[in-house]
Amino acid sequence: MFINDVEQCQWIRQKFETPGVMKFTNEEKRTLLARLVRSMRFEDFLARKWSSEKRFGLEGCEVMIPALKTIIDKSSEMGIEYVIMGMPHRGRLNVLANVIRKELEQIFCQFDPKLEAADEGSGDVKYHLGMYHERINRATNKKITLSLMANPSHLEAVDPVVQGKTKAEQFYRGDTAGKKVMSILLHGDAAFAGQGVVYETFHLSDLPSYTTNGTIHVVVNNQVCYRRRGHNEMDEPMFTQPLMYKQIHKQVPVLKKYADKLIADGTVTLQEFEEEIAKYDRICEEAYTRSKDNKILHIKHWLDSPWPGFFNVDGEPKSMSCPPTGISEDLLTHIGNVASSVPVKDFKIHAGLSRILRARLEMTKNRVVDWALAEYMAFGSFLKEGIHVRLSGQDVERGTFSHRHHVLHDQEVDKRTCVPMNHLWEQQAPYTVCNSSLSEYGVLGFELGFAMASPNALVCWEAQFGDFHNTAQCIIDQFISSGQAKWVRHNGIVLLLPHGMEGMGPEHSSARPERFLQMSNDDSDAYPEVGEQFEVSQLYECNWIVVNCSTPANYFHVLRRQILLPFRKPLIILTPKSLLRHPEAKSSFDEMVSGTTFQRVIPENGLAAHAPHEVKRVIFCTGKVYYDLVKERKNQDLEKQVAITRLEQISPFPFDLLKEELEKYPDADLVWCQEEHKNSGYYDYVKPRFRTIVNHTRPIWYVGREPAAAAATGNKNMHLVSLRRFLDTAFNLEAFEGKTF
Ligand SMILES: Cc1ncc(C[n+]2csc(CCOP(=O)(O)OP(=O)(O)O)c2C)c(N)n1
Repeated sequence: MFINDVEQCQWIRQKFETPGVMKFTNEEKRTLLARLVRSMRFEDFLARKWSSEKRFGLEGCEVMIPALKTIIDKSSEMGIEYVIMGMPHRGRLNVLANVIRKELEQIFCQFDPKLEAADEGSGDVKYHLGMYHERINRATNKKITLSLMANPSHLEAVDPVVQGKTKAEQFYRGDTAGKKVMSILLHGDAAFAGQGVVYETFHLSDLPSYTTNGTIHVVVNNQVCYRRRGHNEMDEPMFTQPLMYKQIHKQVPVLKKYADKLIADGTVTLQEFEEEIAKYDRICEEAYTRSKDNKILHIKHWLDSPWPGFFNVDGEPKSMSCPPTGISEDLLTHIGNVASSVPVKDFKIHAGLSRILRARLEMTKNRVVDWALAEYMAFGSFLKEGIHVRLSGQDVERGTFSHRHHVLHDQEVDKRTCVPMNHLWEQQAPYTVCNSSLSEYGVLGFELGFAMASPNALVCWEAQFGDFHNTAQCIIDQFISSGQAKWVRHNGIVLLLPHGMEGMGPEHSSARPERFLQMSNDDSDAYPEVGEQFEVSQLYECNWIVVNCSTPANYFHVLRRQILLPFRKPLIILTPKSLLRHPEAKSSFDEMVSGTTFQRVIPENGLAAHAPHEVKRVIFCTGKVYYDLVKERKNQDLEKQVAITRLEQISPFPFDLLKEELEKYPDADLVWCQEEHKNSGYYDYVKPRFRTIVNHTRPIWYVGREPAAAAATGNKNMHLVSLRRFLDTAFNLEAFEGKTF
């Protein structure tokens, strides 16, 4: 190991290489033996009771349990109050039983195939579930909270999530030096060496808004210890490693070796040792008997991050409603003024930035907002309400498209910065905006973990371009899309994914909305029951929300709704690029003041809406293409014949509002128009749902780009030609005549 820091080298010499450093007192030896007894007999017990069940036992590395317990004892002694852990499957049940001290009967219940799950969701295998436990540390008599994060099979994926949650717990306690909250990550040696996310996580360790001030990493190294039963208990390692496993089978288990040694040197007697074993075996047997009384499995008992007070006593949302998301005019004006100013003295900003701030001031005076100002209004309003806002991602402080500028830089004093959003009110929640390292997998995992700590925070991760989120696909698939179903854990993380076909090439165009939509759990073929609280209850049932807003006001509202909802759901927002500066993409304060709210659908409200029976075609669309369509409709003078309706919330699908819209135009062609290629975008998601609304009686025609392998062309001319082509089809009122659907 090469370390070029002298202080660190000295520390290792002192702690590991000083002669006699491994000498234990008799008391310590007896504790070690007792902990080994638990570690070993727990696995033996499971093996006896469920010999044909996979459990990923710890046999061969039983010392991990005393090692972890020693780390926790020592940490508690040094003032740590909360330890957050992440680990793979090997030995996990043992850690739950003997380190975190989950009730044994709850672990044993998980082996009973007859027990039905009490909670909604699909659940997960027992060696993935999480746990949260407040207990007294026996060595120090101090209170300590231990949390083991739920994780998927994907090795090491939980690493950044643990770090994010640890950072959040430190942040909310004001533990800036990490003296009260810490994390422990356990790794297998192969996964530790091979999985890139390990390094993406390490890379966050020195960044101010991401550091947890050090993590203890424990590598369960098969080169040093061994796996007595191969990969899992159903495995036959002799098939492939006969000679090594002949040696392994000859190994005397560590408990026997250590007990023999302590008996030989008189530290314990054989009788004491046997009594210790009998005592623990009895504990297991009694728990096993109790586990038989359980009639139902509670996944909620395995929650790693409870949110006290947020839900009612049964863990349900306190209501099924959401108040209007608008805010007062005074608040809008105040936030607009601060967003246009430099709230500290003698601070010289760049001339280009002065222009941007002047434009913001002008907008505030005129009671309008663009995209950046709408976002400012949403974030700022939360800070007043005591909601912490955190925005993380590559270049987010400035904004990839240089539109945000949440951190001002003094042009004359190096590294002097100012965050005006933190100068909104004397008493306000903090705003954290932080440029991340160049990682998606690690950073998105981190933010997801951060968002787990508290429901009273808006945690947003922004991709540089939406296209790059796919390097974080594991966090999206394994945690964000399915986390609640597997682990009954809510999470309100917001993904901001710049998206739009603007001729910028195959990797700077598409946030791949089709992938999010394909993983959405709302049923395409069943028209839902539309009750009074349909909007909110539909959100409650879904696994995540996918939106593509066409106005700054709607972006403002959807951010506000995220926190005003009585539960938390991941929110995927396809955000604009060219619309950030589009002269038409502005909203009036009137659309944001108290009483206004998020619009899931923005219906046509022009000439066509006034004489719906004369309308020949209704074009449904989402996002930026709306502006191209409106311009083209005007050019072709078709404002009476063609209605254009915007879908702002794509998933869960606003069946109710679209039904109203469809019924309003009974004689019109129905068209779905998108700028994305046919095999991407939204078409495959919206088509069956539209058909469900009309009971398969009317076709929904496709207008957009042809199917393609790459998300977009890199050739500007090809981009413009294909745009021209589909706009022509969109307004050719004979385009579908005589065609069968
Ligand atoms: C990302 C990922 N790739 C592959 C696997 C399949 N897998 C499960 S355990 C394992 C071996 C892990 O070896 P190591 O990290 O040394 O831990 P051990 O199981 O030996 O304790 C593999 C490849 C996985 N779970 N996750």
